[in-house]
Formats: sequence, C-alpha cells, structure tokens
Amino acid sequence: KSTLPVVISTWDFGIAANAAAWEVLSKGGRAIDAVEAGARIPEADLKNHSVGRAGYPDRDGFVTLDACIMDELGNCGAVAGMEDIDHPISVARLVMDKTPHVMLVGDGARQFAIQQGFKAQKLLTPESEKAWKQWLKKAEYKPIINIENQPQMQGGQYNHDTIGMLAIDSKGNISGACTTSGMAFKMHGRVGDSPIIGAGLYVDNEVGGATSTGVGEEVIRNVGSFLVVELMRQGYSPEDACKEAVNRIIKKKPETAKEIQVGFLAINKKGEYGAYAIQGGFSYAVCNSEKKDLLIKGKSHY
Ligand code: SD4
Repeated sequence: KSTLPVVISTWDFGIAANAAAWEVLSKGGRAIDAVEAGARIPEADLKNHSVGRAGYPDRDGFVTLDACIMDELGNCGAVAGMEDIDHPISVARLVMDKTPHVMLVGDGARQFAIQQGFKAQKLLTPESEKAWKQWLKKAEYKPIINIENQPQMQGGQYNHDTIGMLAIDSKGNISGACTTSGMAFKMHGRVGDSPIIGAGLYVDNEVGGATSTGVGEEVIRNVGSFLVVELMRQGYSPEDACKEAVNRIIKKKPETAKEIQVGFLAINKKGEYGAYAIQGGFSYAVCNSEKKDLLIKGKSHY
C-alpha cells in the first residue's frame, strides 16, 4: 500500500522516469501529465536501446516506435510503427487530445507529428546501427530474456526496455503510459503490445491500471493489461492479478513461455501495487512522498 500520489514504472530505468513524473504529481498535477513527462525520459536517453531515439531498429534497419497513453476518463491515444519522431508518447497524447481517433500508424502518425510541430530526425544512432549490423551476420530473431537489465554487447551500457508507467495523482485519478521501440530486429511493420490499449496498457479509474513488458505477441493474445485490471475488479490484489495473467500465457503456450519474458505491473485504486513475470529478473520502480527511488524485484514463475 502506498500514499498518494504515487507513480510506478517498469525496469530499473523507471527510477529516472518516475522522478520526472513526480515533479508533476508533487505539485498537485494530473496523473496524465505526470506519465507523459515520465515516459519522455527514457525516450530521450541515448543509452537506452529499446525506447525512443537510439532504439534498436527492425531487421531492415528502420527504427519504428510504438506508444500509447490513457487517462482517468478512458481517453486514449496511440501511435505505432512511427519513424523519425523522438517522443512517441507525446504524439500519442496529441492523438488523444486533438483527433477524433485513438491510433495513428506509420507514415500517418509521422505526418501528424510533423503537423503538430515535431521535427523529423534520424533516430538510428551509430551504436544501434552497429548492433544491427552485428545481428545481420546471423539474422536470427530470438528475443533475449531480460535484455533490459543486461549489460549489452557494446560499451557495457545497459539495454533497458519498454517503459510502462502508471500514476495516481492527489485527486485519486489514474493514468498510464507505455512507450517502446519494440522487439529489436523485428520484421518491418511489426507492432507489439505496447501501443495497443488493453494489451500493453489499460486504465480504469474505478479499479486501477496495468502495463506490460516483454514479448508483445503473447500479451496481445491474452489482452494482458485489460485482463489484469478486470481481475483486480474481481478482488485480486495487483500482484495476484499479474500472476494470473502470466499463468494464462504459460498455460496456453507452456513451451514458448519457457523461452520468453513477459512481465505485468499493476496498481489499484488504493495505491497498492504489484508485479509478476514469467522469468526472474524483472524489476520495477516506485516513487511516492515516502520513497523516491525504490526498486522492487518482481516475483516470477521461473
Ligand atoms: C514489444 N513489449 O514490442 C514490447 C517490447 C518489450 O521486452 O517490452 N520488450 O513487444
């Protein structure tokens, strides 16, 4: 249980993202503004190769970004497969605020962003290009479990992952954001769970919110984040709801599940939070008035 306001987010790098969200929350700001501000931090981090600029490209060398955002009123916005724009979460916010639609994809998302004042720029960094060229030698697509928290091949820097963030503001309103460059070296045009409302993120202001990280295909198949929120509605604690959603994935495809990571993170209306993952090594960050940079090891099936 946590005091309100509170913000939680996936992986170790959630600490820095939470700090930016906290700037908004601690001044009495809205949860939706907090999660947008928070998600922008890893998007701009050049050491982070799975969110925003410097994200690893797809197998054809294109960096394509996915993001979504959802507020306490059920408003939501998303972009998928968007190129050349460095803050997909803010474009998703504008889709929500300024269009009659929920999701824009590919070139349409890019054009909309440019109309809204974003600059088109190259998102592939020399480092990400080098990793891609290295990958091309074998060209084998196999997501690495917890690549997010492992020192990566070049430079010993950390390769963090999708950020999923959930916040409750001082009025008790819940919002969430999720942003990623998707699975490294995916097929061109592949969209994961992260920009899909109900899969990578879901918020219901009566109940709570949930977000996910890991192999998006399995999350989409199970409408993961919506499932977690619905389980909390039925009385499950955040951790138990995440655990049940993980169990569904394992039950449907036990052999696949052994080889992959999927983690869920959830918070309920009371500010209780919890997480569960298929594999060990999943972490999440919590920030409220008592703890600014708490890092919690999520429980896991294996
Ligand atoms: C996706 N869920 O595109 C995202 C990426 C991720 O660990 O979280 N990777 O499937």
